[in-house]
Amino acid sequence: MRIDVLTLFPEMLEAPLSASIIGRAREAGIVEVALHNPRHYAHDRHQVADDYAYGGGPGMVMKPEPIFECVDAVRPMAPGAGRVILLTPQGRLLSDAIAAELANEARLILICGHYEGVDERVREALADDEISIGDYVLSGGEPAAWVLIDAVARHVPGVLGSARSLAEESHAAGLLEYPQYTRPAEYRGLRVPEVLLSGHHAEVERWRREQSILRTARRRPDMLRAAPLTPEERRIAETALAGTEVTVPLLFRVILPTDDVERDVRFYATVLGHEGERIAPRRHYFYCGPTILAIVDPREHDAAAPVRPNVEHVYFSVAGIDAAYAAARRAGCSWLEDRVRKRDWGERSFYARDPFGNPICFVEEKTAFTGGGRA
Ligand code: 6GU
Repeated sequence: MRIDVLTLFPEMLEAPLSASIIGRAREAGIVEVALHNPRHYAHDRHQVADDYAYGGGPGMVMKPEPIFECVDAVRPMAPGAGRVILLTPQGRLLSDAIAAELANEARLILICGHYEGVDERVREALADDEISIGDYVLSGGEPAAWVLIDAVARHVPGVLGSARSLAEESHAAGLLEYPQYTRPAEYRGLRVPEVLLSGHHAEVERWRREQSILRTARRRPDMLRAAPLTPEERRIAETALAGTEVTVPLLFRVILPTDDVERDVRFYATVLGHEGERIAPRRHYFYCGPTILAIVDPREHDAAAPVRPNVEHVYFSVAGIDAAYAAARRAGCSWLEDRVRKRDWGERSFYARDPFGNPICFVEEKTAFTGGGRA
């Protein structure tokens, strides 16, 4: 790939484009970068490249002739017309997807704007594309050109050591990167997560993927919406997002009717392992993750309200299904399945009815079926 850069300050770009990965890619001839100064194409003796704005106003505007003529001179220096990109805060916002798209071009010609702006005719008749690197104003397009060249070059085959580094990096999979550690295993009391020291490759992969999702949910919930996730990963993501910004409706309350609050509260306190909270004489809440299980006597407001068992099963997921089964037996169900069973769809679970007769089911968390496509 060849990149020609038009800049009034080539010295701003020489050093950054000579070091590290880009420097090596240039030495290896994988990416060729040439810097050109449009000032040298100005007609007057003093090589003036800017002028006052027609109509007045502060600041200078870059003149069109030095830029047009510089591009005319640069084009024959290498094959291909090249895609001409004007770097300007008014351009489309650079993303990894745009960088990957530009990496498919054989040749780019970048124009760094300076002063207050560039004569509009450059935009109209010379630039094929306009790119910005963020919503802030730089004093010139040079830092943006460096950023663009770096982001694009990483997508050019051979620039990075392995294709894997590119695939695993932030943004490539629509997610931020997982946390990275190197030796020592403990520094100033801060330990490297145990799973990374385990040597268990599959566990490490799982942990990294989950960390990427959680980190993206907390820091860039906007990215998570578009990220390709399995249904199980989507569930992890939505749970994490619920703590930041709600993007899907959450089931926040399930009401189970009872004709005896005291009796049913004793039952649920036993099977759920916590006391919950009495909200009113005939209403008691148990907090189950983002969802409240409300044990309510419907006669609290209306003495004539019917008291019938509720919806078709309320499902709980629990870490230890055998302990949950023992607790359910202790708590006194009005009906309890004979044992924990493994279902055809993979869940380990047992069905029961609470003391009032509401149908409930406990599922071992690890085996909970949440919609298929599990990795
Ligand atoms: Cl490409 N140029 C300038 N001058 N400022 C910017 C920019 C470009 N991108 C963000 N801010």
